[in-house]
Amino acid sequence: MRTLNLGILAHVDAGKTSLTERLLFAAGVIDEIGRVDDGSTQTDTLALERQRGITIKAAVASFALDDLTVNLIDTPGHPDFIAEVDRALGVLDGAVLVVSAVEGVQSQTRVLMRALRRLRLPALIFVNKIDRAGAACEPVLRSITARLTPAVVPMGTVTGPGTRDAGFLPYDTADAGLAVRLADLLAEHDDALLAAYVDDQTTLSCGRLRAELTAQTRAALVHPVFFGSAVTGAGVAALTAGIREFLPAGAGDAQAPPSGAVFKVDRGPAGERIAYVRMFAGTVRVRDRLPLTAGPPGGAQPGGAQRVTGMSVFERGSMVRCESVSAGQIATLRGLSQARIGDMIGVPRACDVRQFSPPALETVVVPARRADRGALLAALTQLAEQDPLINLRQDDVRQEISVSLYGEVQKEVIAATLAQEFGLAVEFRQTTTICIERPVASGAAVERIGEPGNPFLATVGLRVDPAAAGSGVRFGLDIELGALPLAFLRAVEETVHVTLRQGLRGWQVTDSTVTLTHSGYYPRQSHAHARFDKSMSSTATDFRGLTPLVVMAALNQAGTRVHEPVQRFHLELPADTTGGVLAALARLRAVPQTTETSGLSGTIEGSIRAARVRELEQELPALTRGEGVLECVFGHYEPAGHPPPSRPRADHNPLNRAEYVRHVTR
Ligand SMILES: Nc1nc2c(ncn2[C@@H]2O[C@H](COP(=O)(O)OP(=O)(O)OP(=O)(O)O)[C@@H](O)[C@H]2O)c(=O)[nH]1
Ligand SMILES: [Mg+2]
Repeated sequence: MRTLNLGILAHVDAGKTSLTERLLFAAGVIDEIGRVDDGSTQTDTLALERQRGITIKAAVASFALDDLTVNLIDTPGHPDFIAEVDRALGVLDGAVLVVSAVEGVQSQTRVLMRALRRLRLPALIFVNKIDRAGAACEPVLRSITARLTPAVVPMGTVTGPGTRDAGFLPYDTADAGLAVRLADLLAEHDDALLAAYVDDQTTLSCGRLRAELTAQTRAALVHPVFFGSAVTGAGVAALTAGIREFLPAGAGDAQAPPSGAVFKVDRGPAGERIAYVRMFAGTVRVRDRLPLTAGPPGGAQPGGAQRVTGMSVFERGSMVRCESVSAGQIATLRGLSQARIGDMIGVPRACDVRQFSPPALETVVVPARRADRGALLAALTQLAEQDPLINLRQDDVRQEISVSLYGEVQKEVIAATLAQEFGLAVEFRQTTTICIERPVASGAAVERIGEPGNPFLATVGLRVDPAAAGSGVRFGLDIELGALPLAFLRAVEETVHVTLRQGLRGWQVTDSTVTLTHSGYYPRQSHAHARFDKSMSSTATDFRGLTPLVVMAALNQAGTRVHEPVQRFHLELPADTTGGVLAALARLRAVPQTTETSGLSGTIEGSIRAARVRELEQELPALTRGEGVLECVFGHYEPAGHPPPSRPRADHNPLNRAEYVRHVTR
């Protein structure tokens, strides 16, 4: 049986969960349609999702279309939960991008469409809510063309928009209007079709156009547009047929060595870890031992090899236990107790890096009762398994716990989850922007074995050099290969990365190359008697202990500059409010680059420091009569003003040698 892993993506509230429900109902998987507003849907299952009526976690539900199993992945639309969408994007074969017929193309719709096009992921567009008052199908189609992509083709017409009886009439395959539109659109990417079209438009058969539409949709070159209502069910049959006709089933060789990706982690009733895995190649069976490797940067740490003790696949609305899972399928695997989101199982495969920027904010979480600190750390550790981007950090020195965030709603959700699932009341300190440090020059340091002041049985010399923006931290060697045993080399490399999480002002150091320039150790058998003497033989612990001192000394010599995140913004507003908004942007030190007006509406594009975005969001409704729509995406880092913000170090600072050595050798 073939499988299609299908993401449902949209701006918040466009109707993804309602559409998922409706598709399951249409396929006969459920007898009654649950409602988001009643908290009774298949995919909004968390207590918090049901209470708030918003999706927080991506969820999987499945239905069958003849010989095709469709795994629907309902995703959250709120930008604070974009990380969930990111994780889902990596395992999809196709997507339905939902646009509300009333609200039209919204900021998140554009962000998602850009990601879909970057990934060349085949996508249909579903214009939902045609039954709601204010539904405006033609204008929405125009705005899709203007603001998402011109490579779209409507697959039918809407009757009675804005009424409960609104319906969708799919074009007949022989419809002359559709044929002309298709020929126009498809000829752009197909020279043979173009030649035939120029020669004689009438010779292009409907069958050929339809086949070409399927081919170009599967190649993510064009996007068929359907209309309907998740609430009344209008247009859903046509959408289902479109999913079957235009989207590709997952491909992959079931005989190849197994390779898959963990895109979601849950806990079972007994607290056991459940990994949601999409298989790209090969077959995994219960009792197989699988190597786990870390996914893209910012993802998980390697977890070693682990045995699969059980698995289930999604089948017609429920989970069904099975013995094996093959290329193209999604399954939940038990037994992988170390699996973390982003891990690859089996053969690691080149995967796309993250589509969206990491969280730009952070906050300190404080338990209401001091005695709950240990319980809070354990609870947040469990939450971090399901969402590694919260990047849980604990401060050894001040005993504080902090998390990274996308926004205030995510903060509320974390607080509510801690209260409901763990019985923990927490408060948050003020939310602050996450900065980075970049070295401004080169710096070097060396600590030699046996020299006074070096309590470690190791020689380590390192040079820190600035590198191109966005290049991260790279580790290189300027010593002879083999001069240092691999275990020691690894210890140095890992410790360099860990140490650079906090630079001279406490921020992550990035965009630099760190080169090992000196190394030395005492071999294991150092005595004449050839017996192991711990005091005379270097261990990896010596290298782990010494490296932070050398890294920080080299970094101190290089010097660093703190950079803060700057977002690119796109703002739509009534043209007559442009003046007031520009004044506010100036006050917030935003830089408008282009300002355009067209009739009654206008757009402003530019850049703004991430730290000021929230103020802009708060001021915008009053400045634009509630009509301003702001879209922000990460742009770049810029040097922070003076004095640059600093973050207290979470560990014993290796720049303070005496205190550091006392702590490490304790
Ligand atoms: N009239 C009408 N209302 C709809 C339709 N689809 C969804 N809604 C309503 O719109 C609201 C949001 O629907 P959801 O299905 O939760 O939207 P969502 O995209 O899943 O929202 P998030 O997951 O929070 O981003 C709910 O009140 C739905 O009842 C539709 O086709 N017609
Ligand atoms: Mg939803």
